[in-house]
Amino acid sequence: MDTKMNYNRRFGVLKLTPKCVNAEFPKTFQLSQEQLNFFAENGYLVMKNLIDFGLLNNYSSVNILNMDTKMNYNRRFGLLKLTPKCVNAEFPKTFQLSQEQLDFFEENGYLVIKNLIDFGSLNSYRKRFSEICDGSAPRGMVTIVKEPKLIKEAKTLEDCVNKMQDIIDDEVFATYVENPGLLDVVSQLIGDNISAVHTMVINKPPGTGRHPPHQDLYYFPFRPAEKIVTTWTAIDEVTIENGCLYVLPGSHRGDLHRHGYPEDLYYFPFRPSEKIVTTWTAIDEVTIENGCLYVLPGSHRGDLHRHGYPEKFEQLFHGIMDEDKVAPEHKRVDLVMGPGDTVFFQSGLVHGSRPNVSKVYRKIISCHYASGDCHYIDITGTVQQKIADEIVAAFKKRGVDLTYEEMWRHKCKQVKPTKSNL
Ligand SMILES: O=C(O)CCC(=O)C(=O)O
Repeated sequence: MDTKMNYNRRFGVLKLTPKCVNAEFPKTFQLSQEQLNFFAENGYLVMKNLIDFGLLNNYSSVNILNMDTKMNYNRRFGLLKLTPKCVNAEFPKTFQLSQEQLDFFEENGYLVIKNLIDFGSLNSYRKRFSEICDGSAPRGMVTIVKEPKLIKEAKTLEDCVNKMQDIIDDEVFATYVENPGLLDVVSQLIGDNISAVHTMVINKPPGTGRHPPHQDLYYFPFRPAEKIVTTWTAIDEVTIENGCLYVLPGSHRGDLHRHGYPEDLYYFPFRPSEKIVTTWTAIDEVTIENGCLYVLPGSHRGDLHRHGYPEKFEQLFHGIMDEDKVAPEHKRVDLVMGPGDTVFFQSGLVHGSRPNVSKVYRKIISCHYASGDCHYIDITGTVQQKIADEIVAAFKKRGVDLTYEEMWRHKCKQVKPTKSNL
């Protein structure tokens, strides 16, 4: 309770409760001098019951109940609903892609294959993740990445571990990287000479934010792009609510875009600021639990502050800077997937993932594969230099002094080798 009261005091929580009767709603509201003074002093003012219930209900029915709107939404965003089989099927070791699937991959930059990984394996990955978290299995060389904003409230480590990476030497997780069916598909996309260049299990606990749109190629100092492919397999059911992946079909054929920490702020390019005001009306009951607004009274009199990603020093992942132009919402295709379903995508494809607003974990396992025919490139002065510098500096802070290329050479492991330049 103490924490709650401090929270309320610190952020000046606004509790807005709608009246449950239809009142008379006048068309003018004369503000008192006291209200005007309060607004000038604190920068905000709450008016109770300003908008009538009839209007609020209209807004609700447009957004929630109108089936047509919902169907248009599905059509617009091209939702892919993939339902897992609830039986243990036979899992063959080879998957011959049809010409149609190969063409789809070339055209769109991604391809989903249902039920590629068996339930026994998925359970072993889920169990291994939990055991490493609770200390009953050795961590070995696995790197654990926590979600900073979940650490304080987490009841167990699993509630705040977002990711385990460098899993290639773990005896359980490595079975994914070397799964014959998976490698058979990869070899049809990039050829037979295959190296695993980066591996991870992503847990995405409830409360984890979005992964901004990005291109995996941005991280890789080798080419050609079409010889690098990512596999991303659902361990749990993956839904829009728990943070599914989305892709921008065809974007792998575009440029490698400028990335950075996205500035989720909408500056107005006009002034004076005291002549710009926002209105924000509760349609539903607004509570602390469902995400009420908070304000810092008086902060409107301070400077316009620098904005960015609060977790920037922990995350080491960037998003595309020109997000609205490069990855507009209407072009994003959500990949709703069942356990074992696997998406393969080309390294230049723009993709990201939704925030997890559900109450369940969203575990997936993923590997980036590159053909051993790839070659290293010099990224000095290119859009890639920013992340390379940041990662090299982060390693140096932990006592590991390597160039970006050396770092990648350490990570790469041949899994279907004849020879590899990586
Ligand atoms: O699984 C996710 O949430 C997104 C992962 C991703 O896009 C990545 O690591 O490149």
